[in-house]
Amino acid sequence: MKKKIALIFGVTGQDGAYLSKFLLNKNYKVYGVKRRSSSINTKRIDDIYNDINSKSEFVLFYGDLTDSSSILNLIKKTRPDEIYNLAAQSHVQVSFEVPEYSAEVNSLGTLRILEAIKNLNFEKKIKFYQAGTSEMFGKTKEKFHSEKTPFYPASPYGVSKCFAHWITVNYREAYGIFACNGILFNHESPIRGETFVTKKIIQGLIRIKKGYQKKLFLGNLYSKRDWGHARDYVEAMWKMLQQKKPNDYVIATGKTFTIKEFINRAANKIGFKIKWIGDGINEKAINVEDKKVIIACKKRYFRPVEVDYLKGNARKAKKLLKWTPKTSLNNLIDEMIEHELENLS
Ligand code: NAP
Ligand code: G4F
Repeated sequence: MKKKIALIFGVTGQDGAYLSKFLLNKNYKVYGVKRRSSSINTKRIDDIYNDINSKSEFVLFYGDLTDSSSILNLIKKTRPDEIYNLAAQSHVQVSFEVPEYSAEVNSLGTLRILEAIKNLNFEKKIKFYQAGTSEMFGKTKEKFHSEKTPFYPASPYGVSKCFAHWITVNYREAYGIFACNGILFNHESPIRGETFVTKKIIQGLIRIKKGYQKKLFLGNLYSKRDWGHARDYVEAMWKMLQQKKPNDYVIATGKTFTIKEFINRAANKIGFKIKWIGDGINEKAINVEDKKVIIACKKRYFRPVEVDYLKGNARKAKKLLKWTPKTSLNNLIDEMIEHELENLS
């Protein structure tokens, strides 16, 4: 049987790395698109990129979502069965600082891929996955977000992803492209970017424990997030493209925790006994053992508008995709701690 071919935009990111490995295990030929950078950006995929056995099945090309010609040429050259658009300026806080660039990549980048599929007459050949986000729900009043919950984005990132969502729906309806939106809630892993809160907390606490760092500075401790494991979530992306009909799906665990609850669990596992004192920007965590402040808040980590609460209802994915999350928050934290300790040693 002919091998399936996948083309992944955003292959060097957290999800790109997990998805590449998942698809190689499913016997796909995987082409990945990486952007030019002045320092090496392939560390998450070096194990498969350098692996002599899988080398011919995993090939990287240069490209950029801001560059239509590279997108069109790569799709023409690789003739994929499936395209996964995971590329994005994916940091919510940073999107307030670079709003135009975030829209350029996240919104117009998605449109560029869809236009390339259409202009190459690949509407019936290529299945397309768009990496949507729970940030699109933003400040909505509903407390259990499903595919039917209205979007109310609260950052340039969230707004840019709403454009990408609707243009994907539009190209599906207008041109019959098999295009799916995954509306994924936060998903983390040992290879999560270092400026996202879970990784920052675990890395910071371990460095403090080992004496490499004195304090960890954070922002809002009271927003709630529905955290899953990236490994489980990339399987859902693939499942969406294996269905008879294209559709949009919420992918989530259905459980939500504050940042503070995440810190308490992680600190406990790392061997800290902490005590919280103060309020608002002055709230701090003290290491009970030596009475030193190890966590404090800093204004710069608070956002101009916050998404206070996210909790996803993945009932549709469970029913149609037969997908359920496999990793609990405790297991996710354990895995992240273990990886961090290995890295440090
Ligand atoms: P990530 O680690 O930040 O990876 C983003 C990827 O996009 C990286 O490979 C990055 O390249 C690439 N990229 C950025 N700008 C680009 C451009 N102009 N052209 C081409 N590639 C570009 O994000 P992630 O956590 O894996 O998330 C994957 C996707 O899912 C993103 O679209 C994100 O917005 C979305 N999402 C993530 C979550 C989550 O909780 N992780 C939840 C919902 C949706 P470099 O490596 O060179 O930076
Ligand atoms: O880890 P975060 O930066 O993730 P956020 O903003 O929820 O976005 C992530 O998940 C989205 C899915 O909902 C993705 F679409 C997006 O690409 C990204 O992967 O922040 C989580 C929460 C926020 O409420 C933030 O205000 O943690 C709070 N927080 C508190 N202190 C902090 C910090 N976040 C960061 N990054 N750094 C802090 O020091």
